Amino acid sequence: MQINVLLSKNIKNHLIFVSLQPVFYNYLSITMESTNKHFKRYTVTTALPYANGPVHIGHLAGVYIPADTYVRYLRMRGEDVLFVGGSDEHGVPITIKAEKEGCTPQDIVDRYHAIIKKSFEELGISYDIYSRTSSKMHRATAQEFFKKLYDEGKFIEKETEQYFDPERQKFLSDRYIVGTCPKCGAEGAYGDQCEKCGSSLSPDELINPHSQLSGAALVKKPTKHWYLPLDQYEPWLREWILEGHKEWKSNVYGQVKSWLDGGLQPRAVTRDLDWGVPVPLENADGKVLYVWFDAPIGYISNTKEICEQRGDDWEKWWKDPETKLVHFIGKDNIVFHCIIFPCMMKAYGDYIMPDNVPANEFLNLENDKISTSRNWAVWLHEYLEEFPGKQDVLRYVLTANAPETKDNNFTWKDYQDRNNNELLAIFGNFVNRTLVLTHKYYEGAVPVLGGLNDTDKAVIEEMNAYPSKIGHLLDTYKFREALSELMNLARLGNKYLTDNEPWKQIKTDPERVKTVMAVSLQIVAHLAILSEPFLPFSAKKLQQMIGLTVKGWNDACETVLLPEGHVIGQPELLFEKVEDRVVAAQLQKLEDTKKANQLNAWKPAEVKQNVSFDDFMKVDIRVGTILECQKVPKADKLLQFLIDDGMNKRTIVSGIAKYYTEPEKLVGKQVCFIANFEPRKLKGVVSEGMILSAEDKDGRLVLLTPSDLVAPGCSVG
Ligand code: B3M
Ligand code: ZN
Repeated sequence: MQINVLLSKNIKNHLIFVSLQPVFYNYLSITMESTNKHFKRYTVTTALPYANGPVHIGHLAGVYIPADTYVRYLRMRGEDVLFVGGSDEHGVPITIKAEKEGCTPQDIVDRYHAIIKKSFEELGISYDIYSRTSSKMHRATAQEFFKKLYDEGKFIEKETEQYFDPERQKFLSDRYIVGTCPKCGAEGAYGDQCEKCGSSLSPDELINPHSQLSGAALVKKPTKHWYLPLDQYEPWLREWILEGHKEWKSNVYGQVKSWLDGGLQPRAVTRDLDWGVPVPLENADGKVLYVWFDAPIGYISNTKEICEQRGDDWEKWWKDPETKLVHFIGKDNIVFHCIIFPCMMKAYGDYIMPDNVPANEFLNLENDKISTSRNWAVWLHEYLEEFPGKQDVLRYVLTANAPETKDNNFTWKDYQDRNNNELLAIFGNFVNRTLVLTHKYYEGAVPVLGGLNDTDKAVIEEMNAYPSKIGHLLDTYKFREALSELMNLARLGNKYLTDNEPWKQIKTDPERVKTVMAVSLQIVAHLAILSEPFLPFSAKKLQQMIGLTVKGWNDACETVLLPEGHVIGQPELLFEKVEDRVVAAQLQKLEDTKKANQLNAWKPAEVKQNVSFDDFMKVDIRVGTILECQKVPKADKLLQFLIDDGMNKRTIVSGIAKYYTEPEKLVGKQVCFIANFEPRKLKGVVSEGMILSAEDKDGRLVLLTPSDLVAPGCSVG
């Protein structure tokens, strides 16, 4: 029976192997083609985050961590790399935030630019420059770019009717126009989207459009803008991307194809707005460049800025065909980086095109969409504060979980598991056991790598395959797989050590232990190099610990990195356990956010139908003093009050027991009650009136008490 099972399994495997082989080679040759060309240098950019909030794990997993991993790897390979980032400081979301907070847009971007820049630095995102689009350099660069296209007639000039706020005397962008949603009837839908039903809208579709700023009804007025005729570039885009870049990630390629198949339209590159790069033309007062026109030029401005500082020539990073340009972005930015910005550069002339745009999908948090407005996020600056020294854990988890091919989910439980069961139990444990034993047996001196048996040789051979295996995956933007291969190398070492049990063999065969430790130490050293792009802090620490000077990635192609007699330093732990209480605290924080959101979403109840004065006067409201108060037996919710109503004592039962758990403390307080409420029997007690309380947002009931002591029995009205 068992033999049968084994046999059929083998046959299956064999078949799979045979049938997959051609596909596998095909795949290899495709990916090799795109990476075979050797470039002289690399310009790597990351999407410029809007400076209207801090960055969160979704941004990191989608853009910044993969980009930094890639760049660190390239630098280790000795490539000439320029890694460019910065804040996107224009656009309507920033003006809206400023409006809400009663400050200027510049205040907002100053605040968030500083937070974002600092948090990237602390996470080890190794930019050559992280600048901003409100810089002088950027304004000049973006204006020059626009002006050249304008002078060369690359734009179409069009006058259209746009909504105008007569009170504020300005044109309104879609976000500032509100009205009734034509799809679901909700009030307060925006000119670009209804948040109630999620439909995307245009301002013309809104019923009763009015200004969010002044509340005024809008009028239409003609206004002139400049359009980039994207449709004219369609054949070129098809050729360049659909024919020339079949190796691009399928999510990117697919999105580009569907845009092109849908047909491109001319796009306005200017807006009527007072925040942005002013349009550099006469008679263009109150007009700025559209944020998606100026933001990608930010990559170029920031390149110029750093090159000016370094005395380097900026143009070679953007115009030399021997430069490989790679844009790291999230999926919502694909059209801008694969269609609009390339068309802008093509229209300008001289610029190289991106060789790849490895956009990622989205990351969710605890199975819910990450949202800045709902504060549903793990914010980087908070993580760095709450988890000091744990940058690599976050880098690890977000790479292992990167939304490379589909949306993915971050959970704190997974964070804990990956730290405890992978980083700590596999990587950390292997390294630590090896270093501790080396100190125990040889006072830290590396034994000679000799007397190898077949297993040792096979392990070494496997180890030697990793630099190119991991390198190839990084070259082709498969960061998750690359990281999992790195962990396989750690697994290889861990298993090798466990299988060979040097702690037992040291008594019976000390010569053999020398070999085992020498092999294990070489694996540790290989890990110290190959982990650097992913876990830069831990890699550096490990390199220092074992006294390894790393010149580059190719060092790992050597078998012996720690020669015989080399003395390693004292082992320190690379990772530590994440305890349950840490996870619980983070989950509690999210739970609190959810509650706060519910409260924020609260609105007072609609006002009921009007009542006449006479009707109101029918209700006899009075003040009474509480003489006694206790819980009604066998009724969770009820409190029984004895009230001095000025004439008599009366009993009133009220359903507020949940909110007053020490009823005796209410004695002596005054409350308002309805004196002519028809008596009712509640749980066997006759209640002679109704005590008034307010119901708070969260459903909590709070007794109404006069602000000063009054005579019991006096009336309220
Ligand atoms: N700021 C949008 C975003 O953060 C935008 C990216 C600009 S990249 C040139 O998603
Ligand atoms: Zn709607």
